[in-house]
Amino acid sequence: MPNSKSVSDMKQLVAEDGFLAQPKGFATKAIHVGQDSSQWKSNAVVPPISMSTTFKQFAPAQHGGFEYGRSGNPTRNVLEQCLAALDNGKYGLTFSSGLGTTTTIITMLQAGDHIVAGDDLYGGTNRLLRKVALKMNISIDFVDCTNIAKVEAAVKPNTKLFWIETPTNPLLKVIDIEAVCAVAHKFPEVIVVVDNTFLSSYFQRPLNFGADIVMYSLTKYMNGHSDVIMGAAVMNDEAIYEKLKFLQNATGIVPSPFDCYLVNRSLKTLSLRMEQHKINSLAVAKFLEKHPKVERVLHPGLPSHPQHELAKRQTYGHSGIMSFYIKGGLEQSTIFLKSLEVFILAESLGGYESLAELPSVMTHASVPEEQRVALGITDGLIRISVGLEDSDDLIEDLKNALSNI
Ligand code: P1T
Repeated sequence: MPNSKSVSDMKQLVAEDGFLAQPKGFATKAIHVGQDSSQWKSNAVVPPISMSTTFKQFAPAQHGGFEYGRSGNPTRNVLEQCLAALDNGKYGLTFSSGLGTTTTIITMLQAGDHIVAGDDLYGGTNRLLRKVALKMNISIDFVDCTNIAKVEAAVKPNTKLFWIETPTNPLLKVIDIEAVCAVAHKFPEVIVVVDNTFLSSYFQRPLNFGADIVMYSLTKYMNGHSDVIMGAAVMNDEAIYEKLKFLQNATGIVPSPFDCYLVNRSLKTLSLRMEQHKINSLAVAKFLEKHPKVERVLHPGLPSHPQHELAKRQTYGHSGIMSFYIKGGLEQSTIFLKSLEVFILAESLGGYESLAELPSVMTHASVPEEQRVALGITDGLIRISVGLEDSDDLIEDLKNALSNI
């Protein structure tokens, strides 16, 4: 069994395409870590779904590791161990959604604290920070984290948390995790959270670059089948783990054992799915980049991406998520999106099926208009999640829809 903190992972060799070379052992960890059949009386090879909400005690307050389903569950435990290993982390915790994870992490802070957050974040994260955290008297500065000087300038004496996504949603900006952590860790109390939803642990391992917490909407690539809403946090630091483990139970933002079973099952094919997402999305991105009705394609795997070199230094490749500007506005975007037949017009990403959406009125409608305009989330910006269908069919679908504009 490969060690969860394998030395080869740290060496960071370069692959033929210029991205980091995937170290050996990822697929083996995804299939075996936490899954040992001897933990079950039946020796079940596939971890059973343990639905019981409560567990028999030998004597008052004496139990065999599980007491009440909110504070711990055997199926959840299996998944949390596997998730930790995939990120080279010591500890994994799961929550009832990605935003539930974010909420729990934010409740580590206190009134009067300050967060430095990326300026381009999932709309729901932006809304949670502006409308919920702010009400708890936690202040936030949204910063373009591609500019490290701006990140440093945003730090205040009461800053406690850096919150970044990389690549960002929906503009696919790539943030230098190591550089952001170097700024944050000049201040001993500041912790860095990296939302790794867009790449999954297969393509990016932020703990290797100094992040304190890796956060996921497992709803996306990690589950990959668009049938579970769940989130996770992975970390190495015991004190952070203890705080979050306490909050997981105290806030009660926990996933169901059935959903834990599904995500654990999905991790078994994560490496295969991600490799195919990478191939399909690059084929689609190259097609779009040459299309006369497309203004610009945002895909970190393309040499035209402003942080392409950084993406190569920091990741093992890019997934199926990308955005592009079509020539035109709301009318043209609407015609295009309604014309698609293989891509489904829907929010979310990371599933086996291809999805397309218009962030300005869908996933990012809750971001204040002036922030959207300043960032470039216009009505001509389309976001697509390239799935696992045959790439020729996807390209044909995009070609047909673009011809209708
Ligand atoms: O939906 P939920 O599991 O709560 O995850 C929230 C979330 C967190 N972080 C990122 C980067 C995300 O993309 C999301 C959810 N995003 C979508 C639903 C979307 O279509 O972008």
